[in-house]
Amino acid sequence: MLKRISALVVAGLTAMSVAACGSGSGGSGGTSGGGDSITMGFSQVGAESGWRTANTKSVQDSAKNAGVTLKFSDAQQKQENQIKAIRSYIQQKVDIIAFSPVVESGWETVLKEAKDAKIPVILTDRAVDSPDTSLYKTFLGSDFVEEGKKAGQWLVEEYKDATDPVNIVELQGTTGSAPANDRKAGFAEVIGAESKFKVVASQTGDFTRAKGKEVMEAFLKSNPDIDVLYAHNDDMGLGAIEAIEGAGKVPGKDIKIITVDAVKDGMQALADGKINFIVECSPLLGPQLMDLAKKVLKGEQVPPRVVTEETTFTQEQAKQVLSTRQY
Ligand code: GYE
Repeated sequence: MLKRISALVVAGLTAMSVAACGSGSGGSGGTSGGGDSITMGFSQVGAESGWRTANTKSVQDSAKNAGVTLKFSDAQQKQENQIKAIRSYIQQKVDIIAFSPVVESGWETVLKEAKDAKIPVILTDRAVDSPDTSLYKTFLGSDFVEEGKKAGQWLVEEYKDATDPVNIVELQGTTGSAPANDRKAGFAEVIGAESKFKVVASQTGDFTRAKGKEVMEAFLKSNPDIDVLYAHNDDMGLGAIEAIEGAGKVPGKDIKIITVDAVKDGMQALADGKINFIVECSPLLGPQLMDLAKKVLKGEQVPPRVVTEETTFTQEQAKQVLSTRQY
């Protein structure tokens, strides 16, 4: 399966790079960006969310624009598939490997293999927990702890006058992933300062709509008195909205909802009043990734950490930006 997908992508890109070579050897010259002969192997997490779809498109489009030949594979949220893909990129002797690690731990062996083969690695979107930072050149992506904090800060402000307990349920992202770990930690740190905030249930919804719905249904059955849902991404929040409506409650009113990402469907639900607050997480990492790859391959110094800039959205702000939202 994996092989078939990469074969298809490789076939497409080979055609493209042949065309690019053709025009280059025509002798027009003068525009060498240094990128035309770079081959990048990219191992994507999967296609679990709207965020991921936008991220994949950003990486593929930017590779095309930067003249980088991309070998792309989708790991279907499985670490073993990512390890296989990385090993196959090493065998194929790509110039550079980029990947978004599905979970944080367990990467040392394969990253060491890449290092021994002298193939530089760039982490995009998600981090690994290895203390050996020589295993990758840089990590490009969001600050997920900060995102969790922003979600908590909104809640603290929203309930600043409340004296009764505030019952919160949490839909976590993929177990063991950096965004799930960090969004949970940042949120807990901020709300932990006030004892009225109680997380009465917290479980993974795997970043998908279907699982978000299923887990929210279970939460609603076992907790009659939920005030707030904190979902680690829009998709799980959107699934949960279906569960809440199915239980005869009004999302955004009976249960306040905070999510992370700010993809179009999430922003629409925010504008409609079904979600109350969204913390933005930008998936548009492609252009910076291609830039960093070129620099690394030219031997230039790159910062060890490149943090994506992002904001937050209230209902009013969502209404204003919705029509121009790119993803
Ligand atoms: O928030 C979620 C996706 O790693 C930042 O993964 C990414 C997260 C994103 O599935 O929607």
